[in-house]
Amino acid sequence: MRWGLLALLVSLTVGQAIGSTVVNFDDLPYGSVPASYGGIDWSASTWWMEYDSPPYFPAHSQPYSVFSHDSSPTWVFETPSRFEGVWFNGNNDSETSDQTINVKLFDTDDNLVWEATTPSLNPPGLPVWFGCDYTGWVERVTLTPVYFNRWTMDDVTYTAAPGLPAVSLVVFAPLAGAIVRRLRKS
Ligand SMILES: [Ca+2]
Repeated sequence: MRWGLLALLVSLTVGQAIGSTVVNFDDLPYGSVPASYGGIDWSASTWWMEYDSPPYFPAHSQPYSVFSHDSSPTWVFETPSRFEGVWFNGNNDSETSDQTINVKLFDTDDNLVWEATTPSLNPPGLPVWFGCDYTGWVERVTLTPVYFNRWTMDDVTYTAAPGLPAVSLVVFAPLAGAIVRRLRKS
């Protein structure tokens, strides 16, 4: 029973570090994306938020998606992560009807480990899920659209490498240690 309590504490502590994170941008004030947001370092490129304004660039989660003016914008996970995917959208401009986006993943040593290109994002100008089947840990993601600045993305989804959050160590580690000492004495 007592070991069961300890196991529960450990599972609670570790469990906080497991699970997907979805970065939706919807809780931000309108403007540029902060350098650090959603566990991701966005500072290497210009990232701007976009209002949902159908039929152009509808977001997957309301009200905001983001885009970049850069030709190959990039972001860096603050913790090595498994990149699961992201929602992309083009626009309904006939000049960019063949818009696609090339996605490259780089590991913690900045080696290219995975690359794929989306299908055409137009028409119909609706959000398209781009899933990633690479299961290794990555840090940097670089996007290269055919037409820069004519696309948006939303709901960046990833799983951070397991680790014990600082709050868990502060709160649970002393408690777990005390329980272990009591078990040893009994
Ligand atoms: Ca959103």
